[in-house]
Amino acid sequence: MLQVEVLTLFPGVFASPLQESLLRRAQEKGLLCVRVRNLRDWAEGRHRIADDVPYGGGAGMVLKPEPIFQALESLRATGDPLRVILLTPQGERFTQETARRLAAETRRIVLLCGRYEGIDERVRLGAVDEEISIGDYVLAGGELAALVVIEAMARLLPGALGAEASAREDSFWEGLLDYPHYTRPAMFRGMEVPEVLLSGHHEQIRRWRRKEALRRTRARRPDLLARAPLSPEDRELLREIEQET
Ligand code: 9D3
Repeated sequence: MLQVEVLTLFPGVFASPLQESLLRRAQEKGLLCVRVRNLRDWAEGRHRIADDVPYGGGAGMVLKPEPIFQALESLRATGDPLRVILLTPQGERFTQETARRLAAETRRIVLLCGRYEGIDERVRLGAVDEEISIGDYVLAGGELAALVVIEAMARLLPGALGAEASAREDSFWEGLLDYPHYTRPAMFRGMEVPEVLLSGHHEQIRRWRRKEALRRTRARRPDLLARAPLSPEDRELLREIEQET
């Protein structure tokens, strides 16, 4: 069972994403356990303030260290060891490889969500094991990034996907973009479904799908194609594609 502890000032953000679809089923099946905790619960004083103005001045607020250290201490008091991960634009880029590594963790994964201008540096220095960014764009905080990380891990847990979906995840398709998909009707607004898909010739269908996956990857993500493990058949299909263009 993968255990995730989320620390955030906005726990409400997590409510519906965790209660729908794959994340709901993974939790119902006992593959995943996500607990979302409000950092304010560990903040001192009548107003339970978890942020403060930055030393040295400037705009915005900074998350105080005490509530975060308190929260981590109380988590450490019970249960499995922790792997503390800070979601931050300065983190290492999150990839499918990161997702695989974290989905295999035996420690509880703590996802610490920053907001505002950031987090007191002493949290990074004294309490954080790893820092993750989900990409080069500016979010308002770490909450949506934490959900991205949780979903990417959850679908990798054995039994989280149906048999058909996991077959599509087969290493055969690793590193390639998807082929085009069609469902009924066979003709829609003048656009036909490719003949081969209606033919029932499984071998031809497999070859067509492979070729279209290669065509798309070549056109849209040549960086992926360069790193994909290609079979002799793949190289033949790519030669066909090059001749067509
Ligand atoms: C306007 C403030 N920025 C000055 C350089 C820094 C900044 C601080 C905090 C920018 C964004 C945020 C909030 N974002 C996250 O906490 C975050 C994030 C992101 O913005 N992009 C990609 N991944 C992540 S993970 C956490």
